[in-house]
Amino acid sequence: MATITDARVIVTSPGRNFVTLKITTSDGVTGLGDATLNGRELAVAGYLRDHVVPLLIGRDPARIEDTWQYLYKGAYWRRGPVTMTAIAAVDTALWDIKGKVAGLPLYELLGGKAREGAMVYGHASGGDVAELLDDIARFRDLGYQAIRAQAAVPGTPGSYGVRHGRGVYEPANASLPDEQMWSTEAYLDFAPGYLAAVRERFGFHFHLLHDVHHRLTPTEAGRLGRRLEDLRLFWMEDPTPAELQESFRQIRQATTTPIAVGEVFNSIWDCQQLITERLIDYIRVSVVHAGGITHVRRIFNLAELYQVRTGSHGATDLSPVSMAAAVHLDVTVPNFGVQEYMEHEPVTHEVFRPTYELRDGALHPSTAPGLGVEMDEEAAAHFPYEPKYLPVSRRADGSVHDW
Ligand code: KDG
Ligand code: MG
Repeated sequence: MATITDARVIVTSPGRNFVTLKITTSDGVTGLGDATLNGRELAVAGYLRDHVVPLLIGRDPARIEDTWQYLYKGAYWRRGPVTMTAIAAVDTALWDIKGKVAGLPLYELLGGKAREGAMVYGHASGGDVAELLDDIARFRDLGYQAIRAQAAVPGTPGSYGVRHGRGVYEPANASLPDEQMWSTEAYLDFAPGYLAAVRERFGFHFHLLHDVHHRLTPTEAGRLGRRLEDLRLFWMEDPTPAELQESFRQIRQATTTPIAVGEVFNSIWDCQQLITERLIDYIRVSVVHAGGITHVRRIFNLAELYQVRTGSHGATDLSPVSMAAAVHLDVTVPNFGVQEYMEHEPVTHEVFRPTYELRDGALHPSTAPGLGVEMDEEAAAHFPYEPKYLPVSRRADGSVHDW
């Protein structure tokens, strides 16, 4: 039996911060797992180094489910983003190793392809409506079949989801949290108009998505969803914070606009009610933040029973390692909906070399064994960690709003 002989945590910042776990077995096989938790990276790195790596040495790398249960139940303290991101990294690295040992791409181990590629949505944005429309045109030209649209709300600089300049949109933008102003009234006055402008200009032959980023109350969200119904959105994302899962019943009663939730969830218990009462249409959990391939597959399987489809989180804070894992899983599950995809900056690929490919608006996994991602550790060493935080949102009276 092979055993785990080494597990190392690598923190690097090629374009943005990433935490990666690299596990090595006594047979010399290595596996990678993403452990990046935006703005809290070092908490996961410390959790892994101090409390998980010592437990891995000597274990059988083939026993993925047992290791998952051991780390989850054995800690006594369950769930939470730090714990579940750490478990995810171990889980993903062990699936990578299993694939390499078998000589098979991960999707084969997960039951084989149910589709050829995973349709992705891109992030179009603009400082004003004209810029947003130009950006949508760019994504249409690139062959995207699904596009998320966000425009800066007039009078609220730093509006969520808007790219500045030509680079990728990167919300973790400052060494201490940037404080951004938010007005629900201004947003509700403005957003339906620009989403309507997108449909007027480009029609209905592509999927249009919009992220509310937890900013509304259930009452406000119901009203917005109703106003957007004629635009036939693919989804309205995170209309309200989802700790109170039953609040989605009120949104459901108010509107038929489809709802997507879950990028901040880390376990099946965070979405059990949303799924089993069909309070959402898409579940957005990601491999990196919700316990790895083993646990996210369980969530997707539960969702399938309730006709809830998948739409995994895929912002730039998910490294190419977890993006590869997501694509392998996406092509195998029957209830796949869409995959979020924000391209990383070119410098990120000096460290991470994924083999998935974007074609016709879909990501296609390669046939390389395991995840199909290589990591250049020498290159990683040239990009030291830089503290970066997500912004904080404040209302006009100075009180803190949901970001
Ligand atoms: O780290 C936070 C980002 O991943 C998040 O703000 C992105 O809302 C997001 C999205 O839909 O990608
Ligand atoms: Mg979001």
